This record gives sequence, structure tokens and C-alpha cells, in this order.
Amino acid sequence: MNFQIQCALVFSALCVRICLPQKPDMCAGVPGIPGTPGQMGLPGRDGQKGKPGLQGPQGLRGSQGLSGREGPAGPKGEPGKSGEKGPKGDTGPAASMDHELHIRLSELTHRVISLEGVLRLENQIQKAGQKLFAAIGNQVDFNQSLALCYDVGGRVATPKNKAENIAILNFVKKYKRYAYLGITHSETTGLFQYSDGMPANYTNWGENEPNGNGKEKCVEMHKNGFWNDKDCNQNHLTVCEF
Ligand SMILES: [Ca+2]
Repeated sequence: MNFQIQCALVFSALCVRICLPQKPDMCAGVPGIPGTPGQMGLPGRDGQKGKPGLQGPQGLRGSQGLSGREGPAGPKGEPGKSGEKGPKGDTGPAASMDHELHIRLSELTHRVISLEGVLRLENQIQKAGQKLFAAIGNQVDFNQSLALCYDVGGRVATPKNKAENIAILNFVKKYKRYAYLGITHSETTGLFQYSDGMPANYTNWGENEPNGNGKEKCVEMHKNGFWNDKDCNQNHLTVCEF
């Protein structure tokens, strides 16, 4: 077997390239066994910066954050329009107060009436219509009687009808003393008048009285209930009215 055939059998591929018919001397010798692989080389240098990548898909929505701090107060707004008038409300504290005052007034009235009853039972007071009369059995002149009754919130007893005259007479009889009345003679009018200047339109003069002709300025009640004009400096019983 010639060399060309051996080449074709053993190394056909190499021989086809190397052992050309026109240059048979170039196929001399058998190629050696491939050497062992070399060690891995050092990492290559970094490559050039690549082009920007495409935008990725939108991420999931995060949870709501904590509330922020309260901001500063805003400017004052315009006044609103008046609303429609509402329905009338229930009766408020005034009514309950009136009710409480009414109860208190009723209690006080009851107590006053009770005290009046006690005083009348002991003949300390006499009642005629809306008037109350009281006396303590003293003996003073007219001016002192005026002051005494004024000091206790009343005035000297001034009978304006028969019932009031009888009420005063009861004290005259009880203390067996004459009493001054709240009636005096007026030099201006020449008439007997009340303390407010009004003429006395009710009188109960005794026989031939008044006979002082303006010189007896005061009026006293006798034990028979009749009146007599008299000086104002007598010591008489003080009877006050309220
Ligand atoms: Ca007289």
C-alpha cells in the first residue's frame, strides 16, 4: 500500500487537504496527538456600556401612608344665611321656677294666715277687710303715735268705714283708753283730713263734735266709738293699721 492510500485510510480528512497529488512530499509523517487543554485565561476587560433597556411593567400599588399633621387654620368664611324659624320649644326653666315660686308663695300665705289666726285669738290684732289693726296698750301723744306706727311699717289707725271703726274700738275697750286716729284738722281747708291730704269722707263724731273750731287739731276715739276733736298732746292709746 502506498503512502497515498494510507493517508486516505488513517487521516483521510487531513490527507485530502495536505496530501495533494501534485505535492506528495508534503504528507510526510503522522500528525501528533492533540495536547492537553490549556488553563483558563484571565477575565477579559469590561465591555462597552450597553444601550438602555426597555421600561419595565408598573409595580403594585403600595399601602396608604399615615395621616399628615393638621394644617394651619384657613381664613374666616362669610356668614351664612339665616335659617327658617323653628317650632316653638317646650316650656323651659322659667315655668318650673314659676311653679316653685307658686308653691313657696302658697306656703308663705298659709303661714301668714296661721299667724294672723294666733294673734287674733289672743286679741293682739283686729282685722277689718284687708286691714289689720294692732295695739300694745301704751300711752303717748299724737306725734309719738305717728312715729311708733311708722317705725313698724304701718300708720296710725284711720277708720274709713264702720267695720274699721269697730276694729279700733275693740282696742279702746280692751285697754280702756282713748285712742288717737289718723285724722287731723287742716288750717288750709278748715276740714279734717287723712295723712295723705284727702278729706275724711267717713266720720263718726260724737254729739256736738267737732267743736274745736280748728283749735283742736287731732281726733280721739272714745269708749263708745264716737269721735271728738282734741289737742294732740294727750296721752292716748296708740293703734296702728297695716
Ligand atoms: Ca272737741
